Parts: sequence; structure tokens; C-alpha cells
Amino acid sequence: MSIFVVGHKNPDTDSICSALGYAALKQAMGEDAVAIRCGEVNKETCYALDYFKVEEPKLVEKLSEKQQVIQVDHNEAGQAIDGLDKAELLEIIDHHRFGGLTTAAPLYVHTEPVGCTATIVANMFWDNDIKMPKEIAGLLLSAILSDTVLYKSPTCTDMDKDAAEHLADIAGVELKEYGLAMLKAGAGVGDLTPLQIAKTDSKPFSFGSYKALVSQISVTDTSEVLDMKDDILAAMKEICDKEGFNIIMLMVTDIIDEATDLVYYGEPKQLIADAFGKDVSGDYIHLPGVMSRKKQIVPQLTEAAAKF
Ligand SMILES: [Mn+2]
Repeated sequence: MSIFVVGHKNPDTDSICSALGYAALKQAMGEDAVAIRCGEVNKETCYALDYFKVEEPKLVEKLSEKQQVIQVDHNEAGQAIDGLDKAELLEIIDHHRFGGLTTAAPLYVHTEPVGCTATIVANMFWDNDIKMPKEIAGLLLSAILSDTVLYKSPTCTDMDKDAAEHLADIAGVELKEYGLAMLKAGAGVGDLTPLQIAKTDSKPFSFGSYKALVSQISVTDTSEVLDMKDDILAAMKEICDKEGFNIIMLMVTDIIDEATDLVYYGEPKQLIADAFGKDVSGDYIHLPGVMSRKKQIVPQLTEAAAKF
């Protein structure tokens, strides 16, 4: 039975491409590993997979008992594939905060505070002197350009940029031109329903005693989402009621303007007011310069909840 390499639920480009990249590295090192996914591939990731002619990983909704598995791009239980608690977790390769991690057995953990899991995976290829296939370089590059929003996110480090430039050489693409085309392919509401918009790239978190969902959609014009705000708020209410969240936030992130409009539904809104020092009497707040959930939204809410 192959070892599964899997990213988080509601996978983004990093979760899909780092899983494919890490599985390829493991295979090159003589281990039987295969990338899987536990959710639908988004438009941006489809663009990258099509461009580099790589098949999407197989969908596995739930792990069987004793399945050996490696987690990439996440560690929080609420974001992980169903059945992980009964599976055998071998490794975690990640670049996120630890969100209450407990495991049954010892394991290999490699995390670094860089902008993308793919940066870590790329360096593992090079540290081990493993030749990287061109298409894997392209996918890892795609993940870095996605997670760092073409270097504009405050999460981006020099390690991400160095890796991306090296990967672009191997993949044979012009970094900026390719990155912008990929981001544009993934941006915007397209034919998404209000419910799908509210759940775009969503991740659950606990802030103090409050259960929260924080989603993020990338756009080149925020009005295409804000024009549908009432329908999106209705969808957020439905998600809160059905899935037991106290509060839902949708980051509408303008990748050109480098700003986020944070749309919210639920209680306590005061948490958002405290976290960002804003008046929350409306349905959303404008946060200039904010692009990163990991650095500019989650820590602020965590800190505000601690003082609540
Ligand atoms: Mn990531």
C-alpha cells in the first residue's frame, strides 16, 4: 500500500502541488509514495496542472484505518482529511502555526516559517541532490507564486524568491509573466454561487472559545464580490447555522491593489473590532496592505480572543 501525501481540505495550489512534489521526491528516494487530494481542485491549480501537463491527484475523501500518510501544507486537525485520527501519520511538512497538534506516535516534522510549503520541498530536492523533473519544478513554482501572491504577501521570504527563481529556470518559464497569468486564471467569482464564494479557500479556526471559518477569494476588482454581498451574507448565515460556526469571515483580496475587504457574519463582531482596530457596525471592513490570512488575520484574531 502506497504512502499517501495529502494537503488540507479545500486544497489550494500549494496543498496540491507540494503533495505532488513531495511524493515525487519520496519516489526518487525509493519510497512508494503517491499524492492524493481531499477536495476539489480550484481554478488556479487547474491552470498550473494543465500548463505543466500533470494529472490532478486522486480524490480520497476519507483515509482507511492504518493508512500511512504524510501531511503537507497544514497540521491543524480541523483542516485535515477525514480518518486521519485512525491512520498512521508519518510526517508533517508545513509552514503554518501549530494549532493544537497531538499525535499517537513519534513522527518526522519539518516546518519552516517561509511563504510556501513548496519552498521547503524544493530545497529538500536540492539538499538531497535529487534531479527535479521539469513539470515538478513548474508545479512547485506555481505554489510559491500562489502562496506569496507573486512575492507581494508579507509571508514571502528571500528563501521563497531564491527557490522560485531557480524553479522557473528548471521549468523554463518567465516567472512574472507565468505567475500573473496563473493568478488571473484563479481570480474572480466566475460562475461561483454565493455559497461557493463564502467557502472559497476556507479554513476553520478556534479563536478562544469561538469557532470561526476564514475564507479567502482573490480578485482583481473587489466590487464583483461586494455587489453580491447580501447574498453572500445570507450564505454565511446558512453555513453558521448548519455547521456550528460562531463567526465567518471572507477575505476579498485585491491582488492588484494589495488590500482586503473583510466581509463578516456572526458574533462576536467585537473580536474583529479589537483585532483590527476598526468600527464593525457595517458588513465589512477595508484593510489596506492585507493579503495574508496566516500573518495578517489569524494572529490578530488569536491575540484579540486571548484578551476577550
Ligand atoms: Mn501553503
